[in-house]
Amino acid sequence: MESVIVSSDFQSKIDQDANIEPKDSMPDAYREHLIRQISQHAHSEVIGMQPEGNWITRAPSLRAKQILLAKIQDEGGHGLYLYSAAETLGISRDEMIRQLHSGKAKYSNIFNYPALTWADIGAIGWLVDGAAIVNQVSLQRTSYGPYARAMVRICKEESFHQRQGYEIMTKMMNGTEAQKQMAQDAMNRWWWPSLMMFGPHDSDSPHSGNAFTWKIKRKSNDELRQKFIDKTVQQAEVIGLTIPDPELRWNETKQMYDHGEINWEEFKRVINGNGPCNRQRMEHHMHVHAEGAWVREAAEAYAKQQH
Ligand code: FAQ
Repeated sequence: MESVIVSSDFQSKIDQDANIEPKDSMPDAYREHLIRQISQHAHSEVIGMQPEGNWITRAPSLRAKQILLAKIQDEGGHGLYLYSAAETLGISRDEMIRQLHSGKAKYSNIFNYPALTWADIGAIGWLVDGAAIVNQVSLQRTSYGPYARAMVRICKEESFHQRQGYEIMTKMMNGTEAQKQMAQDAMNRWWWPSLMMFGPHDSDSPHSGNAFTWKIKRKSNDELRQKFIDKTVQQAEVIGLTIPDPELRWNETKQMYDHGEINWEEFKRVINGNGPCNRQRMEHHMHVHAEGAWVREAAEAYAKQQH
């Protein structure tokens, strides 16, 4: 007889660090928590293609254009792995997109800021992908099998993205005075929103309690943010960029950087739909989704014909 995991076995499986798989029995709240997080993660990857896509036609060289194109395609691919992982929990792709369009599902705060110059493409790769990796390396050990496995592949690609961003910033910091200023300006605009990517402080994070009980999260929002800061400050120093935080200081006792407070009002404003580019991002997604309807219809008709 096929063994069925009963609910009481669910937590013991988690406690033993075993993965939960799609056919395992799981509490509704665990399923819903994951659908929320994984679908929001997927939406972030796909919406995240927009600020960078804006620069494909203006990349400064053929090499830069090829790398940027490959990176943006990777992000689309990450969205697809993640939508597939969420579908194993019983939600359809259509429903996830409806939730995105209605505003019920969020996506990362960071993609509501504009990419104004080529240095922003460097800052996105270096800081945004850098922050994403710190979070996603930890998620490789998340308790839900399909999500954990998607993270392994995504992390490999993100580390290439982070390096391409750092390469752009390094090149600009070795360039003319105007290029250096452009790189510093991008750093100034992307630093704080990148720190917000890790979510609110642990004490203000309503989902963290369950996320730890169920080992969806292995490290807290604040722990991961600190890890990112400690790693990134050193990289900034190597190429001569200044972190736009006058309170940033190495703390010898804690062996980590102390930093200034994040503007949580700005964070709330942005995730509630009122950031600089929220409307533009959603309108573009809705428009392109409607334009792609014929592709989905054709794929469905083809799949039916095969049965
Ligand atoms: N943005 O209780 P918590 C990338 C919301 S991928 C917007 O702490 P949780 C790759 C949160 O949803 C970037 N909303 O929540 C790339 C909740 O609201 P809700 C995406 C945020 O889930 C690079 C409320 O605040 N990565 O960048 C944010 O335990 C370049 C309370 O928060 C992921 O999604 C935020 N930053 O912890 C692509 C990683 N933070 O849902 C293209 C997976 C919090 O009740 C180009 N996700 N909120 O309405 C996670 O690890 C977690 O979901 C956290 C938040 C850590 C983001």
